[in-house]
Amino acid sequence: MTAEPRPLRVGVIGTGAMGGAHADNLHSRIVGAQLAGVMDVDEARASEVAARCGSAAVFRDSDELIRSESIDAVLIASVDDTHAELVLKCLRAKKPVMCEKPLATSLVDAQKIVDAEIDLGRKLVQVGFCRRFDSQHLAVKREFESGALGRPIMYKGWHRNVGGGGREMSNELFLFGSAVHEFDSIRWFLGQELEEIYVRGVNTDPDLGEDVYDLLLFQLSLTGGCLATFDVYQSAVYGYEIGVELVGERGTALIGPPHLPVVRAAGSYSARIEAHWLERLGQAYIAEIQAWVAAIERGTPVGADAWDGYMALLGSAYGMEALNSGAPQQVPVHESPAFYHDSG
Ligand code: ISE
Repeated sequence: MTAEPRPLRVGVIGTGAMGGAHADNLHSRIVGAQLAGVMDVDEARASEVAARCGSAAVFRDSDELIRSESIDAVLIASVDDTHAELVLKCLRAKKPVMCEKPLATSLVDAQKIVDAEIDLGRKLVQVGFCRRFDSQHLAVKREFESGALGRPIMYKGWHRNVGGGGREMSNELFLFGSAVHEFDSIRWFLGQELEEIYVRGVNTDPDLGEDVYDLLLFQLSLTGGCLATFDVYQSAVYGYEIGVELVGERGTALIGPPHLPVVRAAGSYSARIEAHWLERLGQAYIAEIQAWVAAIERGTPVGADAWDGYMALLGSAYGMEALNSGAPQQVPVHESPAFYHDSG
């Protein structure tokens, strides 16, 4: 009789809303893994998560968690500007790491991660672009893979957050924290790179600073001739919504109509809209972490890799330039390093 393999012992750094959800999933929904440790700058918050998730150890310090012999792999869900340094530390410790998006908050830091991984000669980084695991996004992709809709020619997306609730609001956060998902989706759906980007913003909320644009409209052209356009609206109030229509030469495939049931009552149709990304993307987060754990076991990485993380950030960085300058920006060609060619 062969012994059951030991579950992968995962340590989570950052136990806010996102890290807390990943911790819960690791504790009770992910096969082959165990939540072994948690760390948060707010120790009480980490302790609360550990207490509701069985026997996870609470670490005071992220270095300690990363180096610990009782941790096999690390999930980073701390604030965005801590990501790059923590990922580099995981690479130094040769531990697989799932980093929430964005991989870094500057191209320079993202490049350091790519370089470090190439030097190491092993792919250890997965970036949390969860839409790649969302059943609706996957269904749209499959429609195109069947060939029936012809060659895709345009991506039209919308991305709405409810706003309010004391969340920090800044152009950087909108570009690097939210729009970055669109840049990854575009590359993933179309297999083309960004060539030119134009961005305009509107301030719809008098409580925001004067130069903070909570509604952004993006227009992109891509290296293979496709076009892309999307909005990112942070004060949508009505609900959380992400949608894509992928337009092909012979037809289109659309996400958008409700994920939740349409109710017919009292003479009308109605459908609830999810209030938060944790609700809308709940299935995707589980599938993403399950795939990460299985990939570590198999030794074949899945999902977005460090190069994908870099390239999505390129969109955010040039988007910022385009917004600040009010003019379209040309994006220099970036050849992907051979090391990343076989990524799935
Ligand atoms: C948030 O951090 C997420 O990752 C959500 O998926 C995204 O839609 C939202 O805009 C971000 O703020």
